[in-house]
Amino acid sequence: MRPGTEDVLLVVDIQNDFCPGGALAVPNGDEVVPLVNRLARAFSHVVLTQDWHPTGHRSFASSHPGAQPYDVIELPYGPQILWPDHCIQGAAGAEFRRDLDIPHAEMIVRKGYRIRIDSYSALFENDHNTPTGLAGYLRERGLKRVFLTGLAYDFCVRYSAEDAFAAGFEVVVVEDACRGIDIDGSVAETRRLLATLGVPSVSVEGIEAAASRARTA
Ligand code: VGL
Ligand code: ZN
Repeated sequence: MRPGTEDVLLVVDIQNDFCPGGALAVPNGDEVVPLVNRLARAFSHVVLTQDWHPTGHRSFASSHPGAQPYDVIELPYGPQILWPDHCIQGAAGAEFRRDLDIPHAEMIVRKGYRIRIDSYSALFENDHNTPTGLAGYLRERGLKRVFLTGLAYDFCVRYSAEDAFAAGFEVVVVEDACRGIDIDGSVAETRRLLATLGVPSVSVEGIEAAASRARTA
């Protein structure tokens, strides 16, 4: 599983609002930061994603009178979990964690910026039809295998993994550098689903070991 020139690390949503103290804190989300920093050093190609919502976004409970965070409503594209307001464009909560240290990241994909559509996946928005442009970018650059990590395992990492797989990329999830929100068993469901697709789960240490074996070989 040694990262090579056709591999890319996709670092998902390591933003203040998904870490403890943030508006949509993923339990222990901050723990992944040092792991992801280490992991990124094994990759020559790194892409970051950034959840990036306008105020009044339809995925916010506050946009639906009477609704509470974590209620599920029907939107034109299907069921949508309603979230606390988070990752508002330009606000401190939307910034990458200050301790995220990946200066060689080549691209930042912003997602969720259309007011009527949420976007968990880094490739397609939640209508499963509106592309973010990432698949085209990866293809144009000859990047064929996508390693995924970050927040949240059971939402943005999961849907990005599924869409990358469906788009014909090889997909690997670096699971120990992910943390989940875990709504109604969504972490276990994600693990099952990725196993069904045959998406391998690897560790940061496993990748570092493979990279260092390759250097000394
Ligand atoms: C995410 C819920 C809402 C995520 C983003 O990054 O997993 N989850 N927006
Ligand atoms: Zn969001």
